[in-house]
Amino acid sequence: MRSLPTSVVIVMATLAVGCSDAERVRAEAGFRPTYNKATGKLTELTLDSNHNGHVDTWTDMDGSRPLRTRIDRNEDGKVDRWEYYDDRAQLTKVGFSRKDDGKADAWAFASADGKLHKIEISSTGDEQKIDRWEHYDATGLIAVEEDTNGDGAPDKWETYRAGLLTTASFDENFDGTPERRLTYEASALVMIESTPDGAGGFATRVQVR
Ligand SMILES: [Ca+2]
Ligand SMILES: [Ca+2]
Ligand SMILES: [Ca+2]
Ligand SMILES: [Ca+2]
Repeated sequence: MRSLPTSVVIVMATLAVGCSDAERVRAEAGFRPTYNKATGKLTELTLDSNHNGHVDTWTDMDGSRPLRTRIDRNEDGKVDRWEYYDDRAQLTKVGFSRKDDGKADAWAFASADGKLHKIEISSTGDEQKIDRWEHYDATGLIAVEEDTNGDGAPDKWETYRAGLLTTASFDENFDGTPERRLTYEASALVMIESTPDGAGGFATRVQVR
């Protein structure tokens, strides 16, 4: 995750300066502003980030505050990155399209220190219907939750260590708790647990050799 592009920050800083100065800096950086005709407020900044004559970045603005940026990085006419900002113009969420169909279907969230901590994925490209949640810490992927029957609740849980799957648990009757847990060592299945004991453990354990 990165913070606001430096060019945008520079332009924003110059918005506090005299109007003509701000316009000059924006123009030199390749930005084109759109103002609300009635209020005079800045509503959109467009940018040709690679200076090839085609606009590839659109930022919705509330005056000097950026709200959302849409970016077509490969300039194929389909937006492939969506950036969302909070009140302090900090990047909080980045949407991307795993299918590259111009529609966001995954959203990455940063923690307070700016590091990736979660990706929410919708197999149908609907932000209201997330069916996969990936959790990250400084070591990388640590856990995945999945909603396999589309009821909005996770029913499959995986844990990872150093990039390798360590456990996979399955809620086979979709009541919110797992009936079965598989444990892996070095990617090989070593144990199958079943018969939940009601306290988060399992009464039946089968070692796999
Ligand atoms: Ca361009
Ligand atoms: Ca594109
Ligand atoms: Ca489910
Ligand atoms: Ca269950």
